[in-house]
Amino acid sequence: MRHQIVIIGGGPSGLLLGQLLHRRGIDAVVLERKTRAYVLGRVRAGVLETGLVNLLEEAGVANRLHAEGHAHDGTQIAVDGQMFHIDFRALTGKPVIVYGQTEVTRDLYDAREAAMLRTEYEVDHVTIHDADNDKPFVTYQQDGRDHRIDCDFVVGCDGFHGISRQTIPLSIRREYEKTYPFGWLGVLSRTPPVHDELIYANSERGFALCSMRNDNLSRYYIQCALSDHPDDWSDRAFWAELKRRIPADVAERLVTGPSIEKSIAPLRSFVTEPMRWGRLFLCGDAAHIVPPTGAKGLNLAASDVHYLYHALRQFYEERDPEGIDRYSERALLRVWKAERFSWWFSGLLHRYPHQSPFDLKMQQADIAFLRDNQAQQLAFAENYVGLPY
Ligand code: RFL
Ligand code: PHB
Repeated sequence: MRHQIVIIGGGPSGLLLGQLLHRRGIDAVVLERKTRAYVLGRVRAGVLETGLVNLLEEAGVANRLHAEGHAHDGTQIAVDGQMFHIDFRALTGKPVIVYGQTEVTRDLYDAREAAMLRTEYEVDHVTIHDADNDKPFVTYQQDGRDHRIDCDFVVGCDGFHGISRQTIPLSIRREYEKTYPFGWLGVLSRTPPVHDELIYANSERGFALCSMRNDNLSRYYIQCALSDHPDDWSDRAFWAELKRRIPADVAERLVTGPSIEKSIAPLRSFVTEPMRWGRLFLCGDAAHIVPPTGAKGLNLAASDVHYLYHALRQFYEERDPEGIDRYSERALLRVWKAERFSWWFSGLLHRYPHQSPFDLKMQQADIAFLRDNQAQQLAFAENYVGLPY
């Protein structure tokens, strides 16, 4: 069996890349460890930059997004019970779009199936061979049988816990990591959102975020201890704690209801370099992780896809390897900027153990500067709506 490209991982990066390549007549198979239903059951990102929206348009999968997604022209930041607004549209001319990652992924799977593109689910023991020469191949098991696919290129879109990154020898790979001493407890509920924009809250009791998926589906998060388990938090306890962390008038309006999903995500900043080794490329969470503050994870996966898609197109259509040779450098330049923003914004809003009175004053001054300074608001807005590709 042979394909031009083997994509490992059927999350948003792998599916989006596969769809874009397909529209250029470049053929790619997707190997996914789980079932489609499992992938679609994961509740994750909710905020899309216009760069990602443009790519989804180019991939021909943006109809439902345009019908059901909501443009947000700004965001709210709450501190000490007061809120202030950052107006993305006025500052940058761009909004962000609220549309769940689950829906993006569903649209991409539907398009992939409609085009009858090959996707193999429930694959095991995926192994990349000979990525450092010009005849790479991938082996895997499915239903107890061994399979082999020969290809021109392998793309690792297999997330943080995938195997692709580990294929790059340790003598070449450099990893940079920061873990944070807390997690986010997230709840999804069939209730109307408390506000028409997202609210990021810094409070004495820790960070909170009021987000949404649609008019009757809300997503809320609170900072929690890493040792907490979702079962430790009854719905009642969650709502009570959330209310304590947001301004009183917002808390009064909050409509609560049973949680339909509750989970805890640890916060991590992580980058691996380089993002290319021979004929293997890394894309999305396989290469980097950001803490969710600022909603950059999925959007960063999309900019990798953009660079790699154009690199592969240039290679196949123009026989020019320039794009693939510069992929890692181009992608990493943007990755590090998003890492910086997510790290800074996390630091602005969370309570850290051992935060000294001086550290707290610095945090308060940083927030006040953002509230009061137009240049800082512009820098914030440019990062939030997405730096140019
Ligand atoms: P994914 O989504 O992890 O997909 C990887 C896929 O690879 C499969 N896989 C394998 N397949 C074959 N063989 C193997 N050995 C394999 N190992 C793994 C997996 O089953 C999976 O299907 O990575 P991808 O495609 O790079 O996409 C990245 C995004 O999912 C991620 O960055 C975002 O979800 C991060 N994120 C957010 N990003 C945003 O841009 N905006 C947000 O608002 C936002 N909120 C979030 C988030 C992530 C969260 N969690 C839980 C991690 C909120 C949360 C709570
Ligand atoms: C979400 O809606 O899941 C979400 C929104 C904004 C973030 C992180 C997560 O910064």
